[in-house]
Formats: sequence, C-alpha cells, structure tokens
Amino acid sequence: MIDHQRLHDLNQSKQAEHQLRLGYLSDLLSRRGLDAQDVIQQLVQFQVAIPSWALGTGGTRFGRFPLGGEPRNLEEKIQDIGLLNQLNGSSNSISLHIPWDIPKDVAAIQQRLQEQKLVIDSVNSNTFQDQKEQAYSYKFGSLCHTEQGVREQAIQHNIECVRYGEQLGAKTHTVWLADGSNFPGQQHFRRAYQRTQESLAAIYEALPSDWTMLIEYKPYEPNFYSMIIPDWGTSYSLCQQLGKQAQVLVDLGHHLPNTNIEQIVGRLLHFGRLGGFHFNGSMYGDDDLTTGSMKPFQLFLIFNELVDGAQDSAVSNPAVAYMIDASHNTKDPLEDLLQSVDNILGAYAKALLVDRAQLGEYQQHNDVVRAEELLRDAFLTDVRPLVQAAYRQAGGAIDPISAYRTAGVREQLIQQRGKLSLSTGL
Ligand code: PSV
Ligand code: MN
Repeated sequence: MIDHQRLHDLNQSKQAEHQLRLGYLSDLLSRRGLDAQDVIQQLVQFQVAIPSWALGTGGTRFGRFPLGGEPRNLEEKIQDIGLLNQLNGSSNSISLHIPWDIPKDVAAIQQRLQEQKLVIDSVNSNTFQDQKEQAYSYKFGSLCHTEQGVREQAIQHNIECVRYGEQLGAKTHTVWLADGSNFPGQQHFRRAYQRTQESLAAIYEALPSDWTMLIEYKPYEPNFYSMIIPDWGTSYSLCQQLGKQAQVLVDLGHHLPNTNIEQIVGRLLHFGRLGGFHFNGSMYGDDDLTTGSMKPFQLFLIFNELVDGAQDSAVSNPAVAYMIDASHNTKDPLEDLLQSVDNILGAYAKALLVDRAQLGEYQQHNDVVRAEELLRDAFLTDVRPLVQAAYRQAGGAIDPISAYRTAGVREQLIQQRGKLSLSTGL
C-alpha cells in the first residue's frame, strides 16, 4: 500500500531538517555524557502491541461515525497493523479479542502474520457481552456470578481464548471483568470475590507453563456501585493467590481522577507483579483517547518508573507487555494509533535521559527542587528527533502521519473495502 520507493522519497524530503535537529540534540546530549545513538537503539527495540478492536471507529454509546475502509476480518486487521508497523517499526504485535477475532483458517492467519512480520502478543476474553449462541447471560456477572453454570461458561470461554492464542503463538491471556454491582446490597462483597478467585484459579490451571495471565482492574463502569476488581490492590491479591504466572495489568484509563498512577507502577515493580499496560489517554475516566494527549507529564513519570525499575538490579519484574487500548470516535483510528505510539516513544525517550545517579543523590539529601528540576529538564527536552531517527532506522517513515496521508492510505482502504465496511470492536 505504501511502496518502499515512495517511503524513501518522502523520507528524503524530510531528511535535511531532521538531520539538523538530530545533530543539535545529539551534541547537547553528549555534553551531558549521553549517547543519542544509545537512546535511539533502545527506542528501536521498544514495541507496543496494537489492539485489534481499535482499528475501526468505536466511540460512545450515543453515536458511531464510520469513516470507511475499516477492517472486516482478522486478515484485514493484520493488514492494518502491518501498515502501522511499516510506518513506525514499533508496532509488531497484536492483541486479539475473542470472539471477534476467532481465526477461521489458522494456517492462513499464521502466514499473514509472517508476511507482515507480526506476532500475536495477547488474547483477551469477553464476558462483558452476551453472544447469540451462549446458554447463560452475563447480565449479573461472569466469573463472580452466583450460579455455577454461568461461572463455568465464563471459565470455559477464557480457556477457549487461551487455546486460540496457542494456535497463533500468543503467550499472554488478558482478563478484564465487567462484573460488579449497581446498587448497595446487590452483591455479597466477600463471597463474590471468593467466587471470582476460584474461577480465575480454574483458568490459571489451564494456562500453559510459559504463558502469563494479566488481570486488569477498573474502579467503575459498567457497574457503578462496585466492581469486582476495582483497584490494583485487588488485582494484586488475586495474582498472589494464583501464582507466578499471574500479573497485574495497568490500564491508564482505569483510575479515578488524579490517581498517582506512577506510584502504582513503582509499587508493582517493587513486588515483581507488573505484567503489562493498556495505554490510552484519559481526562475523566476510561475515555480511551490518544495516549499522551491529555497528561503527557504523567506518561513521562510512568516511564520514569519503568526505566528506573529496568536499571535497578534490586527489581526482579518479568518483561512488561506494552499494549494500547483505545477507542476512536473522531479521528482516523490508524492516525490515532500512530500518534499514540509516537507519544509513548517520546515519553520513553525522555525517561531514558534522566540522570538516575544524580536524581538518587538529590533524593538522598532531600533536595526537593533539584530533584524536580532534573525531571522537568528531561521532560521538557524535545526528543522528537530521537523518535524520528528510531522510525527511520527501523525502516519506517521520519514522519509517519505525513507518509500515511501523502500515500493516501485511507483512500486506498476505502477503495478496497468499501465506504460502509465496519470493524468489530469497542
Ligand atoms: C473496557 O473498559 C476495556 O476498555 C478494558 O480496558 C479492556 O481491556 C478492553 O475493554 C477490552 O476488553
Ligand atoms: Mn484495557
């Protein structure tokens, strides 16, 4: 869809200015003892999984405004993510959602993945909606349900997800539960927790030994009085009971306003239980906006914890799975995802600039101002040339969004798939 020569020509037209800016920043960094190339290499290695459910227009419960050319099946979703990865070299994996992405022809899907140099990173279960053929309803919960038949059905669905994932080489299963209650008295808190824990244990039993189970938390929505896993503490407690393969997943939109998410990240790293992220942007709650669009400083502070943890030999946390979890109502989803990855890489690059030894000194001596200034300085550095260099070194575009627009990708997708094609997703 974007041929190599075209990409090359586009890069050529951006090259002079890019070099100028990269040269200036590299000099500045080397004065501080930092090697720009080192940072760029770390950015090149960084990969963020793209959710299959965010490739079409999702939006709100009020309206949906499809833009055309949306992927109609798993094959086309793979094609879209391949496109993103061609442009930024940072999106080489996919999060699948069952039942939307059940592979009909496993061999064909495997081949598509290979052609596009993509892998499946995680499979996500769906017990927050009822499917046509299912025997029991999840209206009053799934893994926490009072009736054993419902719980059993939800357990089997999760195990089925793992089996599909195995066929495609995934290694992670993500569980997000919509279970909870809307009114006081509706649910017995302790018993509902106990039932959830037992159901999760049954799923955990079926997990291959090299898999990870990620457990997401969310304070409210769709239930508004109580959620069965409302916070990281509950998620953590479940993981502790399940075993080493269970880890907490932090979705940035799943916090009450003003929650100190970076501190949660630090705590989970300390316990070795940080399993993964769902990146998105949030103003109020689970807004699923472009990552970094609302609170770029918070995103930087989160990466600051991650880099700190990665460089500290006292921390023994397994590899963290980085994923996006967003929904698009007004933007072209592919452009939004390019922006999100760009903001994520930018935050990571800034965190890599932090002089940790110096910061440690300031913290040790309680030099509040210097410590804060040190972080602010990294945050305020314009790291875009480093991110662009990473794209280019990975064979992508210096400016992915311009390349996407200039190549007329959306127009081509509309031509191929039609103006009315609709994607499955949130
Ligand atoms: C619903 O809140 C949600 O956004 C969760 O974050 C899940 O990860 C996602 O949907 C997919 O099920
Ligand atoms: Mn999520």
